[in-house]
Amino acid sequence: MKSYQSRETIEKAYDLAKAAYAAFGVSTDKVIKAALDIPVSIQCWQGDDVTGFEGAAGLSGGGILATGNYPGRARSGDELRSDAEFAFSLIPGKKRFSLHMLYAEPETPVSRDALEPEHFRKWMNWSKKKKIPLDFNPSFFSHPLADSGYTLASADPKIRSFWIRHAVASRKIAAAFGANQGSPSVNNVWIADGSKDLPADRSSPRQRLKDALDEILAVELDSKTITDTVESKLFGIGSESYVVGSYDFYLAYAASKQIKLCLDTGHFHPTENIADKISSTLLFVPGLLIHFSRGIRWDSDHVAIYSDELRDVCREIARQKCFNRIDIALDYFDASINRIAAWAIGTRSLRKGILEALLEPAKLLTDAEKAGKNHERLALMEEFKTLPFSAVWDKLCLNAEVPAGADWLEKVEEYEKTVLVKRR
Ligand code: RNT
Ligand code: ZN
Repeated sequence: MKSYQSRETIEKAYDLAKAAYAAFGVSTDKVIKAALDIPVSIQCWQGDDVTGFEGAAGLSGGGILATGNYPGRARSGDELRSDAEFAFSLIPGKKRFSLHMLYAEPETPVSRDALEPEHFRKWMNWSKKKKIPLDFNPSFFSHPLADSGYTLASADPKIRSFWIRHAVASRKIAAAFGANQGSPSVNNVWIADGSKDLPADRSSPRQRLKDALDEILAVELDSKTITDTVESKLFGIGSESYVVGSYDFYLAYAASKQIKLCLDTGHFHPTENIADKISSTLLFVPGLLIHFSRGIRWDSDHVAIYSDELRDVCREIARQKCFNRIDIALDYFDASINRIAAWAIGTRSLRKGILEALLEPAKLLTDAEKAGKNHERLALMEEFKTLPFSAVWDKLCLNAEVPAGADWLEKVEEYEKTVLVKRR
């Protein structure tokens, strides 16, 4: 694909855009800096279809599904790290990398309830060297002890205590990441526990989940090294009728424990937009983790795009000036397209959403509102939508030394030819 723009044309277009935004009191130079400074946590599992390094053939159970068989899936830690590094070179702004327990690299197999920070040594060394902080997730799926569909909420004390030990091990590993990188590692608990058909007893599993979480969180760790979050869900494959860890459950739980709540954009009714939840939840929980995903008809985990919902959520965070209370992450896994492009598309789109949100002259909107001029509020919202945003985006890419426009596609093609197809 031929590039349609040069450094010079980007600079020219930017000068005009800068003046357009300045007319509304916005300094694009400052906003570009701020937008690049907000960390986005990229999910490692897009690189290998949530397979992990335990020798599994692929993702199993958990009510989630990676479909497609595009060539080039990363099969080891080294492949996953080098793919990620390449993807990072296409993505502007501060990045973090989110791992799952499945991605441990012990020399000989270690049970998931006995894993330790040592088993993530390669990841920690890489993180330090590349200055990419790590986030973490315990893995309650793709495991024989998850086959019943119940883990932390299991009625079998042996199964439940295995997963409690697993969750505690995960928190300790996250805390070790945090100490290694000098910023808290976000440790997100998501379990798939639930029922395909109508349960007769909706209460006991929730009581057991609450007790299990209490036990897991009772292990005290330094909050400078770990941020605990819990992720709710509406339904999954095989848990259509009932999910133990529902939104109500975790909202109340996070508020009662004063821990952060994770909102995944795919975990609500298909047309429900999570933007409106931010101002309410932030009154009661210390902060949020947002998983940007894209459900199509169901929680299908398609690649995040620059969608109305993504833009609404970013705008809402910017208007409330609460980026400091929200950990921003991506959560999708598409095995049907080039996985590195998938990383780049989702992360670039999210960074666009952040930039656009910060560029909004929000004060003019609240001023109009306070003055009772609601026509002006609406008119300005509409005008701001068509300000010359793309020129500022290209300049952001230029400043971050990553390809602007669609120029990154060429590099992906090259990497596919020289690295990915050889993995067949
Ligand atoms: C599943 C949850 C969860 C997972 C990852 C792999 O529906 O969204 O966050 O996608 O942990
Ligand atoms: Zn999620």
